Amino acid sequence: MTSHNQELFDASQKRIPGGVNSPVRAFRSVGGTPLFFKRGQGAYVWDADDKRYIDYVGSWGPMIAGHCHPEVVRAVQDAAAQGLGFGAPTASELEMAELLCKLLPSLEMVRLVSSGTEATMTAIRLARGYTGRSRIIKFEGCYHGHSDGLLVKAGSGALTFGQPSSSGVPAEIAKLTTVLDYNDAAGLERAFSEMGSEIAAVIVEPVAGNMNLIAPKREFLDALRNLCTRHGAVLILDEVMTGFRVSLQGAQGYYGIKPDLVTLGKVMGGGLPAAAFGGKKEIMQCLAPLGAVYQAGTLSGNPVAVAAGLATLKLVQEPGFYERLARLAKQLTEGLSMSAKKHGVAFCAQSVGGMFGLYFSDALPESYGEVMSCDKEAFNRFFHAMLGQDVYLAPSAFEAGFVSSAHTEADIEATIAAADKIFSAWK
Ligand code: KE4
Repeated sequence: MTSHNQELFDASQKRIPGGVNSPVRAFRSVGGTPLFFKRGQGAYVWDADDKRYIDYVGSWGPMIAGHCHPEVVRAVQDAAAQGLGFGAPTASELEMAELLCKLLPSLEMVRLVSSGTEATMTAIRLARGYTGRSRIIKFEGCYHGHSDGLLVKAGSGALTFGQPSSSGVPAEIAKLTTVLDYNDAAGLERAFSEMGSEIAAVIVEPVAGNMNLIAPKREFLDALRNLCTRHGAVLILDEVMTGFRVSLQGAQGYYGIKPDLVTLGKVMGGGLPAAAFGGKKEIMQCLAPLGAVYQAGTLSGNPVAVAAGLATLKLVQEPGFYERLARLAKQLTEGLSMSAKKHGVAFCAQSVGGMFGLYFSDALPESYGEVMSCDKEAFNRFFHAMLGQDVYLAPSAFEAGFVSSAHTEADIEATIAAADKIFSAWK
């Protein structure tokens, strides 16, 4: 009998490019037919065939409190009953702005937008307007959304397709983007010594989560901060994924690095389209209508999306939230690693806060090159075998995974048991 997923996918491909509204969902990297989800509850999702999975994608990070948390759903219902949008300021946007500035010490001012792409695109424009410079630095394998200048050797879906640079990006724009190696402090030092006075901004994922998970080296973080300060470049921490994911103060609090601008998304929208960028007042005041750097958005600060975000950010502030989240992620990565070791499978894993990386390799990768040398085919086999055991991992070897506060120790143990069954028969 044909799966409903297959029927939906066949029909979707007639009307939607690749049958999906975002490339990484297409399973092109892992092969097979993408799952069409119809329902989520807590740590679980159900596909079109009513099959239940333990979910380790969580909408790519936002569902940190689990799917359909009653307090989030109620907040959305209550906000929607008052109005779906006004295109005018609302008190809830002020509440969100004040909360973000309270939780993240680097935030003196903030603007809400509707996606991480908007946040990073605008942060770059703002840095260029503030410094009067044009060049930006990013790192190979890092993904900051799909604005032209950032789709150069990008990660996530772009990396999945082996086309790290997108077509359609004019060479004139791409040439303003210098791409360096993540965790390479010496390379960053050389770039600044050669062109420090031209650099408007350095944008970086403080924990790389779009080329699988790569943890930052201390000397890399220190070089980022010190060199940007010394040369007058704006340090942009792209915390769309790590914000409220690795700690309540994001990666900036977890590692103690203070950015000039930070971009946020995912968790702060609780699953709905809310994102933000913010930082130093003197930079943010360059933004229209105060300053000459233009940015706008019909749905920016949408009250229903903000309600979902506020309810989610209320939940993550509960005492012990991040300690338990990190414990679950660590229980998962350690359990999987022990099982693989027992069965002689070349596999390792690591977690940072509530996000994790799985690698078919003997050693934890510390760079883009080392990630690319992991066994992608082995990951793809593992992905499908785990799907057969009712566990939904990210459908790409180049993505991080996520746990939620709705996952239980029993869910983690069941996931480890599923992997153990697979590893015991691993060829
Ligand atoms: P969005 O425009 O997709 O909301 O955010 C872009 C973005 C910016 N910065 C970072 C660090 C991000 O991880 C992202 C988006 N992440 C991917 C998953 N790795 C979104 C999933 C997708 O593209 O479908």
